[in-house]
Amino acid sequence: MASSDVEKWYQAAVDVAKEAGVIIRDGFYKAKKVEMKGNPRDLVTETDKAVEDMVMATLHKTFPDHKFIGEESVAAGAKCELTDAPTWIIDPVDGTMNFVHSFPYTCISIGLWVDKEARVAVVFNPILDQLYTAKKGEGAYLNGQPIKVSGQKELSKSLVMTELWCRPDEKKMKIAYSNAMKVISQSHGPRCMGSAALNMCQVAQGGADGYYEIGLHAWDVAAGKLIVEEAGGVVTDITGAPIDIMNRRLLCVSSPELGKALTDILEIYEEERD
Ligand code: 2AM
Ligand code: CA
Ligand code: CA
Ligand code: CA
Repeated sequence: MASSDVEKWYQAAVDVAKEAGVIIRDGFYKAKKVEMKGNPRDLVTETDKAVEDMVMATLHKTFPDHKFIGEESVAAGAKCELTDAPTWIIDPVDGTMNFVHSFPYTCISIGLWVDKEARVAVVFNPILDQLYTAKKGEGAYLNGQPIKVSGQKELSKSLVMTELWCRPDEKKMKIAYSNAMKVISQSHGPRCMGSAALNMCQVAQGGADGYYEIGLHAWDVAAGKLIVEEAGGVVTDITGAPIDIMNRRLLCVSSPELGKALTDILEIYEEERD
């Protein structure tokens, strides 16, 4: 891979994320037009759609041969397929529920994957002006400053992020909450902030030590994976096996030891959520 390619991808990703940031910030301080997707807690706003359209059109103009996976395009019927071809994986607004409530933990997430590996990643929270970036092999950065994971190995000294949402299936809900109870009683405590991409960035910058979730999509983790790994963290399937970002299960930790401590106690169930 020519390094000039990587630079071009990286600059395009940062530029378009900043442009998206203007749209998100603009919408954040106004009344929102909200629609329901799958269920009353699965929302989409005109900002999600406007950002995704703009980001895809802009990147397509610069890279006409590249492929795209975006949350709202997939919702509208586009294929969600990761091949070896260069593929931009985009979550236009991660943390839509936060956005709707004007809770300032929301971002755009953009990852470029080539040969099924992340090469360039950008996660931008335009409300708090936090720009997380990474290029494969070149470290992870927050607003241009290098970041690294805490390196914490012990669950008993860890802050662990997860999301607690209402599952339609009571059995799965019980497993999810019993997992959370185990983590709560064996760690420094849980954090549920409502954006998978920013949760991963929080692990990358050492603010949290781990994050796990079942039911995520490729666009939630495509950028965060590279940012965490370049910050020295470990990203796996929730079983500890290598992650398949299409498989909807995530464990992201500051050290392999903490990963093992979590996989030892987490019970796995089949993902739901759309
Ligand atoms: P979103 O805001 O892009 O939808 C919080 O629990 C995380 O889960 C967020 O990253 C959020 O992404 C995602 N999420 C929210 N509702 C979801 C749903 N119905 N199905 C799958 N993921 C969802
Ligand atoms: Ca969504
Ligand atoms: Ca998302
Ligand atoms: Ca989204």
